[in-house]
Amino acid sequence: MAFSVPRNVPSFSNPQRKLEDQLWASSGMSSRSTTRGSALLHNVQDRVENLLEGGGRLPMYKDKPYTYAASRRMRPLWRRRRVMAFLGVVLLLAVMYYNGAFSREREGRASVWSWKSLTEAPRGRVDWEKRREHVARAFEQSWDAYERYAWGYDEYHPVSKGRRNMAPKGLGWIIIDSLDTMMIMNQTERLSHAREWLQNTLTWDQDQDVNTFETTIRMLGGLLSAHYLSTEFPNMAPVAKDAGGEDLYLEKAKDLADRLMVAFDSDSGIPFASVNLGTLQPIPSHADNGASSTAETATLQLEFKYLAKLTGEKFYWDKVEKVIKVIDDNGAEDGLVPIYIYPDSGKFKGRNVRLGSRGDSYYEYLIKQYLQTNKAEPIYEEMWDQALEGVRRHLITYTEPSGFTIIAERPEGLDAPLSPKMDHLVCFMPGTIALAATGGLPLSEARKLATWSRKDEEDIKLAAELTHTCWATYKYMATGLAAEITHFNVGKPPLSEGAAHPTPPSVLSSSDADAPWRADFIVKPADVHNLQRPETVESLFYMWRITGDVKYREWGWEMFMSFMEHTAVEGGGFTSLTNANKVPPVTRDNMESFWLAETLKYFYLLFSPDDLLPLDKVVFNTEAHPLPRFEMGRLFSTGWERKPRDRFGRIIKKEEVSAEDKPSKEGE
Ligand code: DMJ
Repeated sequence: MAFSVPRNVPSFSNPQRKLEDQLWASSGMSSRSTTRGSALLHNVQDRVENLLEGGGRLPMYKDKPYTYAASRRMRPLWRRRRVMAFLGVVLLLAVMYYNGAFSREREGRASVWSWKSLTEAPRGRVDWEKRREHVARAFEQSWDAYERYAWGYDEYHPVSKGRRNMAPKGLGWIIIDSLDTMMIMNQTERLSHAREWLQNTLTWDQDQDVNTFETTIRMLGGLLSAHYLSTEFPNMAPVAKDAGGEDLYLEKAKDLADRLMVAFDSDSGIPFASVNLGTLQPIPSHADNGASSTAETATLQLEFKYLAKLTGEKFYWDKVEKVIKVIDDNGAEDGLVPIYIYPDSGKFKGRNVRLGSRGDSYYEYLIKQYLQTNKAEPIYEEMWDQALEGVRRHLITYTEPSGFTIIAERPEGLDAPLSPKMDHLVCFMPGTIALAATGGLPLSEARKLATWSRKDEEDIKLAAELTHTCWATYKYMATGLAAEITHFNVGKPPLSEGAAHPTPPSVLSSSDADAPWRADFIVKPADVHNLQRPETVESLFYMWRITGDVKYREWGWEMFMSFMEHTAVEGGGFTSLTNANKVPPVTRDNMESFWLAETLKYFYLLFSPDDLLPLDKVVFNTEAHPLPRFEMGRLFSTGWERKPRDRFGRIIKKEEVSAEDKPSKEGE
């Protein structure tokens, strides 16, 4: 716990931040205002009770019209004064309520902020500060509805106002995933309530199977990020630490991590898909012959490594580091890994390669591990570079007739036909490519570095093209909200990366039904759902920070307004959609926890000043939880080396090592 991370994240001296703090202070939304508000309420109630005969309870408003009219004629003046005084107090209370004096009552404040107001853009010249305030309002609407109808439950269904737990006592799925977003948005009062829940209700000691990956990225990542922000930036949504103590988040994180560790108890070290938190049993996947998803096994590293750094417990580090060694020892061709891997043998299952579900964050965590330790583990940069090269060689192609750049799939292996489709999930990739190219620096600064290369420049170009495609998948849909999966028209055979192709139009509109660019896209009826996913706005955020091109903010604003217009539920927050290609859309009646953890956070950061969580100082885990970069120190090491491999990335057998860069026979 002695570890201290660099104090280099949000700039509290930033004028916009000051403005925001004043705004929050004046709105009474602080923990102190709660106390002040309640004291005021009690004083007023005391005075009212003294005014009433017998000091009884306040009469209900609906009782008044009858009694008031009669009493006015019959009662003496002194009694009418009391009535007048009472009405005055009621009026005062109402005004105070709307002005936010009683902050606990304000938890359910849909009456103050209506989602309808969020469909109206702030008027006048573009003011990003106002736009980001709009995002904060959307967060409040979502959170307040959850708090009102499903507090403490793991699922919230905004249309039916239903709720459900994923474990007997709940896992805090929504609350924990939202902690750092509330800190970043300065939601002090809401955060206090969440913290109370963690302190008083949350327990991991439950006989419940949970998915290793999901629980790590959302719960462990959420708690560690909350620990990081609350300890290093105590002015960020400051809440009283007396209940639960300063290490509440870290203690809950460590307890959870210790339970998740059993996932690594396989013969190979590849984690099992699930664990039982109470009985501490590892559980292989019930499907896929017991194989785990490759991405799921390789997307635990940022969280466990940061926990190792915080606690000084080396075994967290070593367990997750070993996973990558076992994966890499398979010698995947061109660094592109099949999407399943067996925990017992450590060998891949099948040949399906894609950057969508089950493949995606394997690649994301390669480059982010390299950045997390301030570039002290070059093995991960090498693996990332190799994989990106593989993506260019095997997966990038262009659509017809307009020439959008896409990352396709190879379901039967790299030498079998390409499948021209992209999960929404793939849209994390453009932002991650840009992040890898500059290391998080703005492009203008990165270009001045001696290490800047033509390849970096090409990577930025590829990132820009892919971001444009991801944005187009939103514009293609009737609601302006992307489908879960988009298919594309490509040539026969599909063009290779770098081949001549048309430039797609830069201006795209959701309402331009006959535009020629639409012919490039196909959305199948089974894929028209929109799950409030974050990947495209995530990439817009990285692209804005890195390139400074304001078009990324503008696209983000259009997307945000589409969410406001088509996913709002009166009084219920925001829902995912079953059909986003229809206006009005068909609702799905579910709010994903990543709506609060990721999608709204990335919108908020996209419209924020660049020094709020600078990209060269933090790494966001795959659930958008910011963690610090840090020095590895002497306690931790990579501890393994890549096996020698040929130019296709395949392992060279011992006897072949001396033959320099000689491709193996099977690679010819
Ligand atoms: C999130 O849980 C994470 O972003 C994960 O990496 C992918 N799926 C969802 C969001 O789409």
